Amino acid sequence: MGHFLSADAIRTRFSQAMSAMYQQEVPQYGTLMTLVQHVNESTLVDNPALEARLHNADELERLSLERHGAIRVGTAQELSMLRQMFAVMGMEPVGYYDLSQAGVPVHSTAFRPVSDEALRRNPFRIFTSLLRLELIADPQLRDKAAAVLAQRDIFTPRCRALIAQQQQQGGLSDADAEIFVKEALETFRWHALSTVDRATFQALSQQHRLVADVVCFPGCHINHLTPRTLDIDRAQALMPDYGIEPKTLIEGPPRRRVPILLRQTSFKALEEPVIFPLGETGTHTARFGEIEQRGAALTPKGRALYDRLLAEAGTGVDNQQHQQHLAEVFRAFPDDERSLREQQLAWFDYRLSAQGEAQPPQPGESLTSLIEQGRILAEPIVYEDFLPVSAAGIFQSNLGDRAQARSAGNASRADFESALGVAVQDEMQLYQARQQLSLARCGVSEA
Ligand code: OOG
Ligand code: NI
Repeated sequence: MGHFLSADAIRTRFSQAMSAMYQQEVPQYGTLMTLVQHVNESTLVDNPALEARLHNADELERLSLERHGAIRVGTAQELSMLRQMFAVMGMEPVGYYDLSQAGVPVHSTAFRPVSDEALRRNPFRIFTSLLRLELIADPQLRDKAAAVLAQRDIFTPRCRALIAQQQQQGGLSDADAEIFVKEALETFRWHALSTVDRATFQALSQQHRLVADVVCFPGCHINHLTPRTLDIDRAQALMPDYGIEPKTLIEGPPRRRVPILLRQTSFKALEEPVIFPLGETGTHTARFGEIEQRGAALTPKGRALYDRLLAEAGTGVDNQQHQQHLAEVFRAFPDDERSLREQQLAWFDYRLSAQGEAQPPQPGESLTSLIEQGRILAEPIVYEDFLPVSAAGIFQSNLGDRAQARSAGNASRADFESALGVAVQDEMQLYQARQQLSLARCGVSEA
C-alpha cells in the first residue's frame, strides 16, 4: 500500500478531463474559456493590487483550474453512488438547496472539497440535483418515469469496481486513478440516443423540461461547466463579440469594491438533436455555459442582509437598469473590508505578516489592534458554495421562456439526505471553522 495518488490530484485530473470532454461536446464552452482567460489577464494587468493580493493568498494558481459543473440525477441509488464516486476525488456534499420554491422539481447539494488545503489545490465543485418525482402531477407519467429510471445504470462496471477498491484500500494507485477518471467520465457524457420513445419524451417534456432531461437519457450528462472570471461585467459585455448570446441578467449581488458571494451569468442552452429508438428524431435543450465571479463568504448575519436586500431589489428586464437598481439597494450593505469584519458580516482568513512573525501576538492583545499595527493580515474567505435564487434564474433561463410555476416550495431535506446516504455538511460551520483555525494559527483565540 502507500503509493496512492492523492484525492486532490485525482480531482484535478478529473476536472481537466471533464473540461476537455465538454469542450468537444459544446464548442461554445471553449470559446467562453478563451474569453474568460482574456478578461482575467487584462483585469490583472489593469489591477496590480488585485494580482498581488491573489498571489499572496495563493489563489492565482487555482484561478485557471477553477470551475464548477452541474448534473441532475433521477434516483436515490444514483445520488448515493455519485457521493461515493466524488469521495474518491475528495469532494463531499455541502449544503441543501430547495429549488421547488422556484418551480424547479429538484433539490440539490454541492459536492466540493472542504479543507483549506484541498480548496487551494483545486476547488472543483459539482452542483448536483435530484429529481423529485413526487412533484410530477400525473400519476401514470410518474410511474412511467420511475420505471424508465429503474432500468438504467449510469455507472460503468469498471467505475463501480474501482470505487469499491478505493474504499477497501483507502486510495488508488496512479494507474488505477487514471482508469477511474476515464470510467467516471462516462457517467457524464452526452448521449443523443434517448432511452424512451418520442411520445414519452414529449409527455415528460410537457410536465417539465427538466423531467425529460433527467429521465430520457442513459447517463447524467454534465449540463454546464463554469470558469471563474475576475470581472463578470466585462465578460458579459464581451460575449456578443465572441459570438455568444448571454442571458439577460447577471444574477446575484451588484458590482462592489469588495465582491461578496457569487455573481453569475450564462449563455442559452443549445438546441441539440435527439434520436429515439425507432429512428425518429427530435431536439432537446439542456446544455449551456456559465461564468461566475466569486467574492467573500458571508456569515449568517451577512447572508440575512443579502437575502433581504436581494428580495427588496426584485428582478429587472434590462441588465444595466437592474445593476443600477441593485447597486442603490445594496448601499445598505457595507462595502469595505473593515466594516465587513467589524460588523461580522463576512468570514475572514487571518495570517501573520512578516512583522507579526517577528513580533508574535501576546495574550490580551486585541485582534483589531494587531490588524491596525499590521502584524496580522485579514483576507475575506472566498465563497465556495451556491445561491438558490441565482441557481433558479440559471435553470429558468435554460428551460425556455415558458414560465413553469409549480408547487409552492416544500423543502424536504430529510428525504434528500436519506437518498444521499449521509447528512450534508453545513457550509456556515465550515467557514466558521476555517476562520477559527486561521486565528489559532496566528496564536489568537477570538475574532
Ligand atoms: C444547476 C443550476 C445551478 C449554479 O451555478 O447556480 C448552478 C442546473 O442547471 O442543473 O449550477
Ligand atoms: Ni452553475
